[in-house]
Amino acid sequence: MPIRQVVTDRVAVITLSHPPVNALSIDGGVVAALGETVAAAQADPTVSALVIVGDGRMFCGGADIMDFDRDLAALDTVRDVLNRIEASAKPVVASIHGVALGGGLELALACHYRLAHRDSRLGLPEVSLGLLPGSGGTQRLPRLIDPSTAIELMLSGRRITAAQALEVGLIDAVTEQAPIDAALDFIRTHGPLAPRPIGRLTADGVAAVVEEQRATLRQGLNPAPAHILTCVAAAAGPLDEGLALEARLFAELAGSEASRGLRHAFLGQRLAGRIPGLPAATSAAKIGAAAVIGGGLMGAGIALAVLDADLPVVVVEPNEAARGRAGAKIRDTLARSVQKGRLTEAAAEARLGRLTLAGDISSVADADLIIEAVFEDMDAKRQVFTALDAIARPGAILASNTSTLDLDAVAACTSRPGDVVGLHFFSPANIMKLVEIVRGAKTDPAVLAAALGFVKQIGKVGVVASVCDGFIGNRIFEEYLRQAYFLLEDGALPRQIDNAMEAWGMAMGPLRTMDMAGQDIGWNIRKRRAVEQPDRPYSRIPDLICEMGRFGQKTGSGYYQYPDGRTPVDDPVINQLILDHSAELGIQRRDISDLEIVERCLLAMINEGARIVSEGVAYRPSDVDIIYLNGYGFPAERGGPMFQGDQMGLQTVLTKIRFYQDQRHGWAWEPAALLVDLAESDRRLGALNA
Ligand code: 3H9
Repeated sequence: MPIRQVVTDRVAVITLSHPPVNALSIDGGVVAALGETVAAAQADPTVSALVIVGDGRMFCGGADIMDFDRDLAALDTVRDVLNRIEASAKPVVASIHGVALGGGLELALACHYRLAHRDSRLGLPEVSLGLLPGSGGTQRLPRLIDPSTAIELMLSGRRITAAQALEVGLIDAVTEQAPIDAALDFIRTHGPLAPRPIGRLTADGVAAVVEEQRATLRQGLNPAPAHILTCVAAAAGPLDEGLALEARLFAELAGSEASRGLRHAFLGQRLAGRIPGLPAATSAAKIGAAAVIGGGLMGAGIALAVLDADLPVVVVEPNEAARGRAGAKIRDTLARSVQKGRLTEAAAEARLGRLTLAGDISSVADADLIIEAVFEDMDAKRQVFTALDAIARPGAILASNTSTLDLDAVAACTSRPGDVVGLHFFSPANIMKLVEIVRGAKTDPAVLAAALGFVKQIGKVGVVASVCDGFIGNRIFEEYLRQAYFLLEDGALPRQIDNAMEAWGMAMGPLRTMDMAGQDIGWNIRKRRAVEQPDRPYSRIPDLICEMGRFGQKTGSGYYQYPDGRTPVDDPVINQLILDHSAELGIQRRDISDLEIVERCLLAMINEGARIVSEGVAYRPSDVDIIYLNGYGFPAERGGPMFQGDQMGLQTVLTKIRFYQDQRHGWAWEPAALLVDLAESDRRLGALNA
């Protein structure tokens, strides 16, 4: 039963019991059962008060996200139940532990009294799903607490502690007891309680605050913030009118591309941790101590990420000067966090106390996990892994941060290939959320599970890939870049391509990205590809720019000039080089629309992503999306390339790919067999996620 009820001392204790997060599920029968149980308690003459608590780890994680893909009108039942609770003639107390989020907090707001355990967190995170609090939150919260605080909580979606909730007047008391005991105690000491519906309050002064906030709202892909403000403004009027507006705008948002993309991202991120046949990450051995081999930018970044999770780390760097630089980088980064108020001085000190800088690889002998982050060269990697094989304790996980090399060949130089796994961090590793977890042919399932657990432990998003050149992310990025380069030949200039992709939502256009990352990296890869794949040539434009010694920001120029080291300024020299190159190829340059730029870049990503899924390099299409959302600046509101494929419709995708295939470089547009198969059978990539 998703709802349980026990009557104790004339108090009906109603428990939400719907693992894992007690979501107010319609399909799961939670909402109907809650409504019936509340109605029965209200009618029961032996009951004088009601208490609502959650079972297990939390009070309630909100409405069930799955319900938003179904009949939205059914969500009215959640609203009806909450209204019924608020209208109860008997007092209703919510006793929160764990979290009360979204609809969970709205349930508590419909109750007359709210208690929260001191370790609990409360929030209205709907905005991060492209939604607004749709079961009374936009109406009750600004009536209960200072409207500007209410707006800030809804626009940021952030979670606050019980103490903060008490301070702003959101709850009546912070408790230390178990939820039921806390509620019964509260009723005993404060009773008899009178019903105290928030809906009867007026929300004074909201109009001015809303206008002030609206003026500061930034235009973005997510329409939810503006709709939240519209609803809050309505809180100045009658409750029923505000609730009706809220329900209408909630439905509008739930059907928007942005919300569907953000919900896909939320669910996809959780799905990424599920690998068939693997023990749950939670049952995997926790990492107690880690080590990093290599004190370059990547090594120092990984060490910082480990320290940020309050784990000890040894950084091994044989070169004394480089070791000094790694230490300085770590200290400086922590000091900057202190300056910005993100970290206390004591916490920074504690982290530094957990850092050991060493010159000799033997210092990693006790580590549970050793991450190699040396130069991207097979011989260098082999040397490290041969040494680790002799030194690491039995059962230690040996990880490589390689982004391109064959992990199986690395593993083969140890006597324990089952313990070898790839952990491909993205730079800067202490900031970027994504880690591609590379499963070698011989990686032990328990080792893979432990790697997934470790990535979660350090607060990052892990996605499993199998061994191939470029894994998931960079393989797709190559096809994206290939189109960007051909677009330059066809008629576009760098600024137009970057602006078009940024206006569409990418954090940074492809050419600016290459200028930032360092063009020499791509140049090396292209040289290798010229030998390996002579039938798949790139445009020569990036090579010509590299031949001029222009590697991007680090050399002060690339596709653009960087007079201040960061801001791209158009360079007539490069624009002319591009025009000359087109002429040399005999290409009649034409006006390229922004739509064509976005379409070609995106279609190239979708096509390669589909290939990666069908080869089993990614377990499911949503894994590709999670990589793009967390590591490549793809806008979360657009859900990722695979999600975009479904949005466009795979038949349309295929038609467009074939259209471009008939133009130039047909070989680059060979449609992935999976796309053809799905399009022809009228199926979606999303169907493969389950
Ligand atoms: C809302 O409430 C709208 C209302 O205003 C209007 C209604 C009319 N629904 O994160 P975890 C699943 S919008 C369905 O790994 P944790 C999740 O997919 C909602 N499922 O655990 C995962 O499934 P699986 C507003 C949900 O302990 C499992 O639970 N609420 C929901 O690290 C465990 O999740 C939010 O935005 C849900 N609402 O964190 C809160 N939530 O095991 C979203 C979770 O199959 N949720 N699942 O992979 C969270 O922030 C975290 O999940 C939470 C637990 C903090 C609750």
